Amino acid sequence: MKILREKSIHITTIATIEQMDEYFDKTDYGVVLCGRSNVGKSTFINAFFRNGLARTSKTPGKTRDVQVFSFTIADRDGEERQFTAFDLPGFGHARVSKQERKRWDILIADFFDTFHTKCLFLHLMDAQHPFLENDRLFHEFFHKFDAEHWQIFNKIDKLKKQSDRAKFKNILKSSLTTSFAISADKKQDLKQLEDAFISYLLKQ
Ligand SMILES: Nc1nc2c(ncn2[C@@H]2O[C@H](COP(=O)(O)OP(=O)(O)OP(=O)(O)O)[C@@H](O)[C@H]2O)c(=O)[nH]1
Ligand SMILES: [Mg+2]
Repeated sequence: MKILREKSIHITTIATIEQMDEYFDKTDYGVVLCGRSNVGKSTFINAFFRNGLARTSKTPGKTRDVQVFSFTIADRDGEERQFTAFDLPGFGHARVSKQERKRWDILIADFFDTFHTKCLFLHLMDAQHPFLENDRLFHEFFHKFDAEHWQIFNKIDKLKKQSDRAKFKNILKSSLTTSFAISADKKQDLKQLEDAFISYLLKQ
């Protein structure tokens, strides 16, 4: 079972609820990268699906609409199946105008409303600062829509101090949700997560 990276492509950009409705019927099953701005959602797309596919940036707020990608998985018999990956804009980022922020927040709320039955939600957090205010907003969505969601703690390469790593291990241990700790940028510890979501997707 593996992702055929050469077959990953950018499909479209969704900026309005009408475009979302239109896309719904075309979608088989998908994974959604969600979480605060700058936690590494677009870097995750590049690490798992194909380098250079999504635009990343040091400046938070890079992904402004919902970016839609298609990726292909070959199962054990070599049969190929296509899935969708959605890269959401970061929730509630402060450095954009109030109006733009409102548009994003509505877009994300609409996204959950439309796609919650068809997606595995990967909630990315920065391992250095997990469970911040906006992460709670995502939790509200997961519970409201009863959406399948896993927690992904990214940037573990930045946990350099032993005390930080120990604190983080405790957070992971006490988590009640399926959780993974990775570094998307340094491509660290990706395999276990990749195997898990491939298996999950092939069952859908
Ligand atoms: N050290 C480290 N840096 C990372 C990691 N993942 C992403 N980054 C960096 O974090 C910054 C933000 O990454 P993006 O992938 O653009 O973040 P995003 O969540 O898509 O951000 P928005 O589009 O603004 O919501 C970039 O400078 C990345 O290189 C990681 O695992 N380790
Ligand atoms: Mg992004």
